[in-house]
Amino acid sequence: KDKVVLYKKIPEQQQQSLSQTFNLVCFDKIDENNLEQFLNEIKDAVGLIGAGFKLDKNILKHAPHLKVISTISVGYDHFDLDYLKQHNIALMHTPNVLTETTADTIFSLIMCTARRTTELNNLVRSGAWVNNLKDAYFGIDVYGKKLGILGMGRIGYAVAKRAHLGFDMQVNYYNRSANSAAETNLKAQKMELDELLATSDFVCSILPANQQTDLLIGQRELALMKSSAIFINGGRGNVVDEDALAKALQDRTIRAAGLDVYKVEPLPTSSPLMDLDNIVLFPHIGSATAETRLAMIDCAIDNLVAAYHGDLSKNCVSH
Ligand code: 8YV
Repeated sequence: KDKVVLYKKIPEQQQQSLSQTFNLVCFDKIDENNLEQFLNEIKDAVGLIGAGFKLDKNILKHAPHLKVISTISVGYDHFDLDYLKQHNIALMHTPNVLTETTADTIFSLIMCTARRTTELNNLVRSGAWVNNLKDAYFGIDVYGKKLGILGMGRIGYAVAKRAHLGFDMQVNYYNRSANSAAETNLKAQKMELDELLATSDFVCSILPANQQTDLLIGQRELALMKSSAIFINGGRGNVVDEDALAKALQDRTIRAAGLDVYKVEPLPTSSPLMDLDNIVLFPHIGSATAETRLAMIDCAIDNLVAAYHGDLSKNCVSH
């Protein structure tokens, strides 16, 4: 059997299913303590499967026989596609299986920021809750408001569906190409970025990380938003200038923000975002439900086996 190295802890049953096809070597995770050993193991591996560790060229140069990498994630911004193409390594990812769960996470950021639930949860726990709650603690409505989505891909559509069908919201979106399904089914309207920022009650980014999206939302863009508006990021942290966001929240030039992703993860405790009360911070839980994480692992295993047998027709991003 050919060798595959697993670099993330997955359930026993799924490990066994991989062992049926491959000579499987398992690492729960890679860090400085076992990096040397990992580099040694990948020397004769044809495949790698896992998540949570950046496989850059300095790592991959130790794996001259590699044919496929199967990442247990939909995002693949942590890979060097040019290098993978040059070396004929197929990169497989896990779209679709996490779409609805990630949309749920993003919608909960919308709800938590609008209704201030984490802040008020802390109020109850600290014993500071007095009848009747002061107006100063009231939230704002979500239903019927305008939602501006940055990035109308699979997850953007799933957020738009919740907004339109469940919350009677007007959905506008900013995207390279038009999404005709969103326009036809959900009455979504494509807009230029500045107009979307200026008219939305909620601005929600689900953009991937790449050169075009890097720091797309900075001081100028935040200043275009209404002072009553809420900024949500459920895509990638590179999209927003975090210092500019912290300043806008501090100065209340926007109302609040809800983030699931950051420039650096875990978010350093020194971040200016940490001290604000008008922000909800999730620890990158977009796809983190028991069911969805299992579905992602199953998808990544299927992808690995398919690519190993030469089938790159589904979920390959490097060819
Ligand atoms: C994490 C995600 O990468 O799939 C993605 O792109 O952002 C997340 O699901 C995942 O935690 C990696 O296991």
